Amino acid sequence: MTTRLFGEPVQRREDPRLLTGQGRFLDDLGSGALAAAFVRSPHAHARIRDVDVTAALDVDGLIAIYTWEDLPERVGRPLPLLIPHPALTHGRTAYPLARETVRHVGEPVVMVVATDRYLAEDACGLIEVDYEPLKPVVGLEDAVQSGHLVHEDVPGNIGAHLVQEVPSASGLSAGEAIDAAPHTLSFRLDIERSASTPLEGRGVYARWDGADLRVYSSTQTSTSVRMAIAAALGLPLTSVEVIAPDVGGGFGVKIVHPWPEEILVPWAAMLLGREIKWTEDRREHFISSAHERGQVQHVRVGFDDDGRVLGMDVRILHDHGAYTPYGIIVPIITSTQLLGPYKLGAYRVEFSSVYTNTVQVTPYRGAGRPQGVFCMERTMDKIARHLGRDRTEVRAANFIQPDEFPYDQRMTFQDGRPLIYDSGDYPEMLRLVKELIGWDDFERAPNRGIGIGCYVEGTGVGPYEGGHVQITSDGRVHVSTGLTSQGQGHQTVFAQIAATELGVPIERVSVVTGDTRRFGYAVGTFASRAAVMSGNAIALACRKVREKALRIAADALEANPADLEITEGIVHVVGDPKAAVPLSTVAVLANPLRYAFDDEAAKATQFSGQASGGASPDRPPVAEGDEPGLEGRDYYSPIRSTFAAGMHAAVVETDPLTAEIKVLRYAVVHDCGKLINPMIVEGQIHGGVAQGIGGALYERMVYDSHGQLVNASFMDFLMPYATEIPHVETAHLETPSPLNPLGIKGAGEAGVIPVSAVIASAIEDAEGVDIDRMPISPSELFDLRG
Ligand code: MCN
Repeated sequence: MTTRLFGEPVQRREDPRLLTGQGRFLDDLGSGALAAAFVRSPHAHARIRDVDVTAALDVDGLIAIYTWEDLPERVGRPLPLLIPHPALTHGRTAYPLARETVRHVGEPVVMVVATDRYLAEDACGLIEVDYEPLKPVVGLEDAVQSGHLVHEDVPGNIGAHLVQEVPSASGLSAGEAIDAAPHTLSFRLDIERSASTPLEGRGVYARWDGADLRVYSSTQTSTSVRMAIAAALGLPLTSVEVIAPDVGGGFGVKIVHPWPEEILVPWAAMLLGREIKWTEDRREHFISSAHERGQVQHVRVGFDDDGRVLGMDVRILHDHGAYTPYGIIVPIITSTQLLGPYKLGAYRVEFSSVYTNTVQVTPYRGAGRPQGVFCMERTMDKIARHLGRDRTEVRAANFIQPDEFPYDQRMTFQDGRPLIYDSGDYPEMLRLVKELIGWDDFERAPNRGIGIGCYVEGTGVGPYEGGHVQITSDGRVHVSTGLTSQGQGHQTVFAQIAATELGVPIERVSVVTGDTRRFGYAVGTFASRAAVMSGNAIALACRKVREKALRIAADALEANPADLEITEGIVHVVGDPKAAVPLSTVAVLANPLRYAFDDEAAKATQFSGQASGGASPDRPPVAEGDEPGLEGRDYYSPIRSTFAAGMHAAVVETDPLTAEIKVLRYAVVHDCGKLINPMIVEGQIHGGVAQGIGGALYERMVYDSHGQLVNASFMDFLMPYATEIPHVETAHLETPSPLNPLGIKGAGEAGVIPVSAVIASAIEDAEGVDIDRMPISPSELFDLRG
């Protein structure tokens, strides 16, 4: 393997197209399509008494109006509960259009189709829905104390309750270990709701030609959307194609499948025999997609004089909004990944997940981990303060050591498999991050503080992902994988992998993602899994193709396959560059059917004809067990997840008068195993840190007591600009994963995970007050000063 691009900072191949405005996003498609729009509930909780569409019927250009009653049985069923769990005793999902009751502002009630979006919106404005308002449940305290119910058949609004316990080595429960410890602390931590808010909202565009349905969706999971549409519309899978065009960010919210609109728009397209498109507007995105974070955590911890945690007990109250399409995955991730790089004596975690009349909760970049890391890292800081020790020393005292891997945390991970860390070097990471931020030489000054935060992140979850690789007679390499891209740079990294495995120039490699016509079996892009899953699947498929190419070339060159290598797309005998055959010719030789007008085929005949497909009289042109062509497919399915890790540190300054908070410096040490492209990983980390600073200082969903989201626009939902984000100093440590052939771990969510904990640590250091909630605004900090 001489064309080595794996590990190089190759420029992102998708950027020239995207940066010159040539991207094709959902709304760039279907300019002649009919438009769909939705009447959405203005109430957080209400019964629908009547829907009167009479006035809307006069709108010129109106094509159709649908309520739940108009939907056929299959389409009108509640949306699927995607990840059931035995602890989720009362899982509830929404109907595609509300049936009798609405449970949050923004829930779709009526669908309108018209010749354009303006007319569709005009018709929506004329539809009168008669609501009987019900008492809304807003906020965690309200959910457990008010006695009002979001779902009449869910007592106490409790959807799920789960306890997980890991006793100490000597058999003590967490409670016993805490009671017996020399020191104990207890405190409460609050994390508010936020959301993914990608630049491009959701959207779907469907065409029906009388036999087949083609759907474009701005999604993270095109194959699952396809399965959901086929099931809901009663179509065979082979009659449905789903294509993710360029997707302008997802950050988690586009993993929900199907969204109501993804079922309703194709259904109406089939019914009307017309193309239909729906593009979400920003307000719709805020009030009718999904949010996350939103958790209260009560911690009790017992520790010794060195700060070693002997027992920890965490009780979590999680607000999952009105519905649970993703079950309880968020609090499960919090409770299992809270442990971070540490080995605790005994651990007990308990959570209750409750319904409120607010937008549903589904994973948002980091997915429950920022909450868990906030909990664990605040705990470490509080222990250090209590003992008067350096915060990094306390962390180091609890670290899993490099010679302890694989390390079994004795819990069940989110995928139902044992929580076993595969590799890592946490002490070295701590040394690196301290050096990068200058921890030991930090110059103390009034209103300046330094903070730190560590995390471990399970990445590359299964069950599988696949890759298909084909070399054509022009020497080009065509790679496809079923998962989708939303900006992560997959066109570049997957091409790097294929170019390295096959020994071809990267310019000859093209990559297709998220198109069920090209690759039908896939899971999707979430949970920092694409690099591990599709990366390894593509490498395995390339290895199959490479082996076949060497076999055919060896025949043609009358050489031994073991003596061949591929460089710059040419197979040659090691040490004899003249004994060579280009991969383009090998691709021709791989197919016994030759076309006379094909120059490459003509050239190939100069070889002896002993290649597979050659003229040997003793065997058929395509040998048994072989296939024509130079292509291969393979799947990667891991036995369990691989665990990336990182440590971040920051310096902040607070204004003595206004309490404004500025992040002066931010440093990251990150370990995602073998790096495919360090530049892309850094970009992912920088984006994540920016999102994390948003979550720590600015972004929150503000509901009033009526369940109205009062900041549902980019005028009111505060996001950081580039001016609020410092340069992020980054260093990498590579502890290869022993679990997969490429030795990689995921990186896509890493940047965001510890940021709230790091910023809290630094503000606390600057101000000397407890920072026990996130986000924190200047006025809240001002109040804390007392
Ligand atoms: N990578 C690498 N070497 C590694 C690991 C990763 O070069 N050892 C590269 C990958 O090849 C990929 C990128 O880093 O180009 C992220 O890889 P991975 O960790 O596998 O994450 P995914 O590709 O599965 O992306 C999902 C992840 C998640 S969960 C969210 S949320 C998120 C994120 O990625 N949403 C994003 N990053 C995003 N970036 C953009 N621009 N837009 C989003 O919506």
